[in-house]
Amino acid sequence: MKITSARVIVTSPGRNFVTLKVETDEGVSGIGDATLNGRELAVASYLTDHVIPSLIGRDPRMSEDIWHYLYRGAYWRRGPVTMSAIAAVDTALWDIKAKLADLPLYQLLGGKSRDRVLIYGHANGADLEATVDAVGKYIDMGYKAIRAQSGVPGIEKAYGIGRGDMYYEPADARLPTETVWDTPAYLNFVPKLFEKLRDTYGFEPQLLHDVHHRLTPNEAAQLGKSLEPYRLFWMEDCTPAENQEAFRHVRRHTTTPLAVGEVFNTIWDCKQLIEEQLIDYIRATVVHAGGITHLRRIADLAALYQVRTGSHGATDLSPVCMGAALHFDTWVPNFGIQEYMRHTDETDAVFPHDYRFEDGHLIVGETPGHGVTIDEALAAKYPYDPASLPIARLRDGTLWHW
Ligand code: CS2
Ligand code: MG
Repeated sequence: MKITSARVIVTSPGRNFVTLKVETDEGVSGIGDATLNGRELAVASYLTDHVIPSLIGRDPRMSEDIWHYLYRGAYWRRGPVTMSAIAAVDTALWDIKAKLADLPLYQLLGGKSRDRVLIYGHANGADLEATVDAVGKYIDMGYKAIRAQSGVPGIEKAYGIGRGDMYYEPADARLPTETVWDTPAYLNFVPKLFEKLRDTYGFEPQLLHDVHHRLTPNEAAQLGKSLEPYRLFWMEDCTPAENQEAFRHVRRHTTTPLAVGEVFNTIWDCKQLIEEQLIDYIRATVVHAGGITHLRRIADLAALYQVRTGSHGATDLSPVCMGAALHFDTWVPNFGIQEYMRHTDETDAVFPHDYRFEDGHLIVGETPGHGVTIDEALAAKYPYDPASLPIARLRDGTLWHW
């Protein structure tokens, strides 16, 4: 059996997505997500110019060997562009493999470890009251876990208050929008938000919060401590994680659970965080961390240290990634939670899929493969629409972490 062709499809049904389609001489094809928000064409070129030519003629069932061929064979290892490209190939090959076996993908990983996948959605509001209302709407929709982000008095464009109600869109302009960040204003405000949320809704809903890398380790430790009475499910990306040791300080000072990893590409980015038990949840996902083959390595390492998974699932990860992630989540023994930001109707129409929302959970489909396809004729109607993620500066102009 051989790969006969592969191509990259760039489409923008509401936002940009990059998809790899791999075809074989047996008529079975598979697709993988390769979307890297704000850097889409770099991955498209990496695939088209460097990866696809080396795939033609290979046996698509040899997904492990192909993974290592692309990872080691490039000589230049790791990085978001490389690893998103490898992920797309890997996801497409698992899709093909499962279709050949006539089984839903989770069966090839080891079968179901659970019937349904706990997800969390994003409740956002321009101010405290609006955020409390937004959380209430998610509770009414059946969500059991809700991430709360709010506008902060004194900060004009706080993180997490994007366009759209049920989906989230931070890439808002051709060149990065400049936002201003004010740590003291934020640290004063966030505990008040969670106090109000617990007063209003009690302790049954699981509440999450994303700091989006904005704090120093000591500020993160302070925030974690001040949020302890409100028992968060997690505090996410509390400080940048390039220096994994930074989390020792945070960990020593708070029992608020810590989640990290949406920008990680490989197991090396999280090795120390996991081995020193500095985090509770690892947020690496299929598309940015080398596909199912590599994410499985990360999850298995995490399992040794009772670290659970909590994969990134923002709107900028396509339904193809979400479909693959749900097969992974349905199998992975040390599952924690899955982020789920919905897609627009236009996106859903371009990527028909068989997973469904029910009672605050997602239920994986039973179609052979990962259960997501692409309507290429419809995709062609939505040309690429360049958009960048914002940047953040401190009040004095210092470039900060967005
Ligand atoms: C966020 C992301 O979902 C999250 O937790 O941190 O929405 C992130 O801002 C985007 O994926 C960036 O493209
Ligand atoms: Mg995040």
